[in-house]
Amino acid sequence: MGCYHPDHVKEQIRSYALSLGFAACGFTHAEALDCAPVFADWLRHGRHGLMDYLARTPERRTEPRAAMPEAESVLVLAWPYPAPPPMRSDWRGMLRGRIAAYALGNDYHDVLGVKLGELAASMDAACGARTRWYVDTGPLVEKDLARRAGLGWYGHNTNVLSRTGGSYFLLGCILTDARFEPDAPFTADHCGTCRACVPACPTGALDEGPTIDARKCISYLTIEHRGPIDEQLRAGLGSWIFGCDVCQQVCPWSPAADPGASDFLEPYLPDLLLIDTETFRQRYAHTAVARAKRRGLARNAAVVLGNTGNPEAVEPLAFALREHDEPLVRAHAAWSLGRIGGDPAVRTLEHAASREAVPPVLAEIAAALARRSMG
Ligand code: B12
Ligand code: SF4
Ligand code: SF4
Repeated sequence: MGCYHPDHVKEQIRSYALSLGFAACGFTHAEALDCAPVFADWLRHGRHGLMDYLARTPERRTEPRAAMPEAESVLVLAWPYPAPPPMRSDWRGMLRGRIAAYALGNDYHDVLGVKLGELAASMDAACGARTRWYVDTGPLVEKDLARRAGLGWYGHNTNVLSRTGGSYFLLGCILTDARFEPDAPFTADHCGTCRACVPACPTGALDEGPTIDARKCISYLTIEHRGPIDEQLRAGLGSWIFGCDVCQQVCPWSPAADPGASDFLEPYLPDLLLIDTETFRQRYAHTAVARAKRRGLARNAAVVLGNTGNPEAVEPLAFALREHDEPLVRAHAAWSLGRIGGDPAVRTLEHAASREAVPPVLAEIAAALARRSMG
């Protein structure tokens, strides 16, 4: 084991990282993370839902050297993004949905990837460091690495927070065979007695742990989950069609939001419900939204149109129930028509019941009609 690189090399790397646009750059050693039992417990309770990749090799998630056996240090980088504007109060009337703030602009995996690559190259030039970098895609539990590298604390919204940026930053990691003196881990808990995010979560995904049940999290439901959304959770989506920022928006550490409205963050829902493959590709291929895929985004738009309760949503939903090529979208359109109710919605459901052939869609139509007759 060699000795540490001199501090000035470390500080030179850190200041280059800041000049690239990172909000913070912390250094930690490459020993195993000690959160393996918490992670195992989380998986044992099934809180990862259908994100099987998390359960596949859990031991690799807490062991940096499983990814790079010669690793001596890990750099953890925070990439800031602007706080989102508050949701427009008339989203129901305007049939607008909401996209999480981190998805604005080019896909952060690409943006951060370029920046991490530049930083890694500079480390090679500065001290011959060999490196391997990750954004999300890597197997490591990045939040615990971030805390250990001194970037912030693990908040009750289960994100890492800093006193300057709240949790509006993304994380990337560089593993390296170069040895740097580790920064002091972040030990303070600046949540203090605050628990604002826990009751604010619209679907009750957070608990005092602090821990999250991903199966209930809107971010999971709208992005990662591919099948039908649990009926009990659909109303909780509110206006969210991709991700969710609520537990960050209520956080007192979050910086002031940019008040300007954004068409990207608040798209017109009928457009998304009926978006075709080519338009989806043109609009979202280079953004994080692509992960939801066209069918997922259309499913989410269907649910949120139902949540508007706006009779103007009946026409696009009726069209989707008749014509959409994805049964998943037709099924959610049926639910939403039942939620909005009224004669035109009920007539549409009755008509669809006589011509729909796919059993899960028929079941949604029947359930929607049954709810109307009960209520
Ligand atoms: C799976 C995943 C999700 C899941 C689960 C969320 C979660 N909280 O874990 C879902 C799909 C729900 C999700 C949602 C979001 N995600 Co996400 N997600 C991930 C991913 C890929 C893995 C996280 C993981 O392993 N979770 C499993 C749980 C058990 O781990 P954990 O919460 O990290 O807890 C570990 C440690 O922190 C520690 N620990 C646990 N409890 C405690 C308590 C204390 C006191 C301490 C000290 C430590 C500790 O041990 C745990 C087990 O190892 C990471 C990227 C990565 N590779 O790490 C991004 C990541 C966590 N997500 C991120 C983001 C931005 C989001 C969203 C904000 C996106 C959005 N706007 O919709 C939401 C936020 C939802 C929320 N409240 O957490 C960022 C978070 C950045 C930050 N500042 O913290 C990450 C790091 C991606 C990135 N590269 O930037 N995500
Ligand atoms: S992202 Fe939304 S749904 Fe998920 S925990 Fe936070 S507030 Fe709850
Ligand atoms: S809202 Fe309060 S409890 Fe939740 S993360 Fe922010 S400071 Fe912590």
